[in-house]
Amino acid sequence: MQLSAEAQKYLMQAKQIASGVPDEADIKLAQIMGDWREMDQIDLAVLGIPFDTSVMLRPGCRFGPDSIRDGFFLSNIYEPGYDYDLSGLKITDFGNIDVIYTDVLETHRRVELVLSEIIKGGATPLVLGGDHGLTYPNVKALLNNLEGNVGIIMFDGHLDVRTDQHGMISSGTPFRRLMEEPEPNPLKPKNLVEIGINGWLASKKYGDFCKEKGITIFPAREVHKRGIEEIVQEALEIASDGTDAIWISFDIDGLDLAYAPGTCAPNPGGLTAHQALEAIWTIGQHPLCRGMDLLEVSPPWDLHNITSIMAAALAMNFIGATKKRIYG
Ligand SMILES: [Mn+2]
Repeated sequence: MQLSAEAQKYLMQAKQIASGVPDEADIKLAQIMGDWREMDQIDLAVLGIPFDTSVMLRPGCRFGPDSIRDGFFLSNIYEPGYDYDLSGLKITDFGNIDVIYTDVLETHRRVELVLSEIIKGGATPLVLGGDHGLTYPNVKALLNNLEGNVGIIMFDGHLDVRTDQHGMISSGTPFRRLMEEPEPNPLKPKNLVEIGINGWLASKKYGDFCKEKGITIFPAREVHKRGIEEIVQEALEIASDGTDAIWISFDIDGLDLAYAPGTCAPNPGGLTAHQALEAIWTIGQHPLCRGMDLLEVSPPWDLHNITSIMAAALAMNFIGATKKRIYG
């Protein structure tokens, strides 16, 4: 794939996807990763953004991308439960964005520029963050390559529709910013679905905002009561209604803190690992699905790398689902 000189300037060497080979029959994800410079076609592109300047309270998710890459150490390319194999998938890792820690807008500009070119090249991106504020440039990059509108299925403990505080962008503002984009393709609230919202973590003001705008919220407690399958089907109908693409935005704090302790704002009562894995497996196969970002994994707050291994497992399900979407 060709990238412009400017885009290449903003790419930094990252850690390699981890690999151990205990059995010669095992093929690790790392073994099927190609070099993007030598690939004509890329199905799935990994890109890291080691940036947490927009995190409120507890920073640390700037270390997420490389820690998630370490989290793939268990990842083989076959999953017996799905009876599915990744052989033949054209996958690469573009490394990390060269971020500017003191400049949110410049960092977002770089992300949007690089990711726009990757998507233009035909790849489905899997973006490893980094703070949730990064969903704004990630989705902007998709919109730059899209005639119509996007629907977003977001997993999160929090609403993330805050207004900018004193003009400052935060990890709580990405979806408000996307809805406030000028025509032709601002995010329509009716195409935004939030799954996993939970706990005494929000403001009534923003809850009322979601209701008034027609944003669909599936709180974690509703997922636990009704089951994830039914809710995912409803989410897909909402996100695909009149849109040309679906983006998955996965804030790891949408998971219960038992599965994701390593994050800025942990979520007791959030989704289970099983619910999240099934959701990604289904949504990633939808014909309109065009990318995913995986955010807020914060290694300094983690225990035994649980959260990074969890994130890598979600990433594997997205990678597998993407292959299934493209090749069946
Ligand atoms: Mn979030």
